[in-house]
Amino acid sequence: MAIVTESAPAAAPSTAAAQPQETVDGFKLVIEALKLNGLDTIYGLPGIPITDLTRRAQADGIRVLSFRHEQNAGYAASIAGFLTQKPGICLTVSAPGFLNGLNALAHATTNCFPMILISGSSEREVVDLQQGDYEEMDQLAVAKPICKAAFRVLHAEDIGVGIARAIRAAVSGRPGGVYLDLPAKLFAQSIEAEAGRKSLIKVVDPAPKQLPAPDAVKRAMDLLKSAKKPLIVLGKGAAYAQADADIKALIEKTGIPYLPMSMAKGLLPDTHEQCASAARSFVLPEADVVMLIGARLNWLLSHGKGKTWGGKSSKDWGNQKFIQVDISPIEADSNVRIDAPVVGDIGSVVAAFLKDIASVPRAPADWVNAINERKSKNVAKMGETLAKDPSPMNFHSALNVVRDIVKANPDAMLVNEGANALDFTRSIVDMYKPRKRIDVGTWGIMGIGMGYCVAAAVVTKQQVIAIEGDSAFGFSGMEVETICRYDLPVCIVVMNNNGVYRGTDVDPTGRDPAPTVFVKGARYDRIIEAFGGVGANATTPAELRKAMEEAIRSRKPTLINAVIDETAGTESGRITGLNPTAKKK
Ligand SMILES: Cc1ncc(C[n+]2csc(CCOP(=O)(O)OP(=O)(O)O)c2C)c(N)n1
Ligand SMILES: [Mg+2]
Repeated sequence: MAIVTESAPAAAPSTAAAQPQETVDGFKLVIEALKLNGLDTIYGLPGIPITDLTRRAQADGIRVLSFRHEQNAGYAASIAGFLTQKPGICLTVSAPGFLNGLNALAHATTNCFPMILISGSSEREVVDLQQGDYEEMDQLAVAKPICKAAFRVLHAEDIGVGIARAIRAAVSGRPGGVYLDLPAKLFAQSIEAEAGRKSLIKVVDPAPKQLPAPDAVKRAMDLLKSAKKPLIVLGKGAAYAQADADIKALIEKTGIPYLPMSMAKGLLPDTHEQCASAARSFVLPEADVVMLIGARLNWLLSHGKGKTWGGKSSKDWGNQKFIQVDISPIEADSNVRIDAPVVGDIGSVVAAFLKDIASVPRAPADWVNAINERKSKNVAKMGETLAKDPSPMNFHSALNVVRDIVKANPDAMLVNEGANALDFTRSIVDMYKPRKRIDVGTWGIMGIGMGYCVAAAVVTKQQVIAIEGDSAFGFSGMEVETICRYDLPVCIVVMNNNGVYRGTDVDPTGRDPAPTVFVKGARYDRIIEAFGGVGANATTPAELRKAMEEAIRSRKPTLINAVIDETAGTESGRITGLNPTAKKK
């Protein structure tokens, strides 16, 4: 470890033997602890007490991406964690900056992304007596309920341990968000350089493999062998695991149809013959054995019950038997009975399945044929809709262009948020490679957009394409400056339908714009021009195609305002059913 040391006068300069002592301060120890563990990027926003931490981290070779709002830095860190299996680091100032970062910390925890939110904080003795310190807040207490673990370091000697604990907590088992509280005084503490050196920890095996129990594997394989209508559901946990080749082998060797959840799209190409996405509403209620790999039976899968799964009412279970592969032993039975839980890391579990794969009969032909029939009907129907060229553009005609562009650029990262802009993109735009699609995740949050764009570009170095609802874009829009500042190859397409879901609502009293409606005909493209990026206004698919192709050719930060028919969307996109509507008079 190369700790650059500073000379400081020894504590007691009275004797003749006093030598200048090599010391190291808290700033340096934090930086060295991160570097020692391969954490080479910080997403943050400077200010008291961490300004010098950002400067010195940059000087010491850590990449420091400085944002305009901590929430976006936090989302960037969270998705960096998903993409790299290393905790994404978000760095903020105390109280308000910390609070701005919390949304992303909670998001990381909910989505099982490894992330560490490091926030500076005010002085313990003042905070704890509530004496009104600058940005006073008991941040540790506030963070605790929404993250996987939270730690505070008070002594420079403990920085190494603090960061090691944060790393282990973030990436081991089910990954999640971790909070690390670093009070202002810690940074200026100096300790002897040699003691500092010794105190740092290079974490050994931070995310240990968790091998499944052989009897659990056998139970699952026996159930799978008995299936007449098997189905595999791939969740974003399967994408996170980076066990791509084994997952592909499991699916292809068994011939079992599979359904990718949103961020698992591309684990196998969406155009794969076994992909059942286009027959989702047929396969879920019909399947008799469902293997969930890194997918939870939460609201995104209708909790594994109700009409979606062939139940008679919303609480009624279907006739499926479930195999659930998950690293968390308490995930099973969370919503319905899990007949064969297999606890372990997805890579190890799928590898164990593969050992016995030859004895699994191929998915029965009548099941596969029935699915293919539905698929071709739905694909043909979608083809007709996509071929239309209405004026103004609608989501379909615009996304038909995006679909082509992504097909031609399968390595590009696709960021996606909005309601209709999200749901239509997910179903229309095929993905071809793993971990290329990153979106609103488990909560369906707006605001991940520009933070994800920055992290995706920085981590993967690939072209990034962001398909953004106009409302969704607004949550992080100021970060187009960040994208321009770092000159990142990001092409943002704002699907501008003048509002949230649609642009057609009116205030019945005639006083104000309706709550769901924005300035009509807004030119989002002009925002990026203020920072030297390329803006384009697209009113036709041809204009959109040209602008996107040019963005990808030039790799310049680009924002395309895609003018979408304001009547085209539906309330809440695909999840209208979750929206309680006031009784109409
Ligand atoms: C943080 C957060 N706030 C509010 C919402 C509620 N919400 C869901 S989608 C959406 C915006 C939808 O509008 P837009 O992004 O323009 O997509 P469109 O349907 O118009 O394509 C909002 C505000 C949310 N999901 N997350
Ligand atoms: Mg909109």
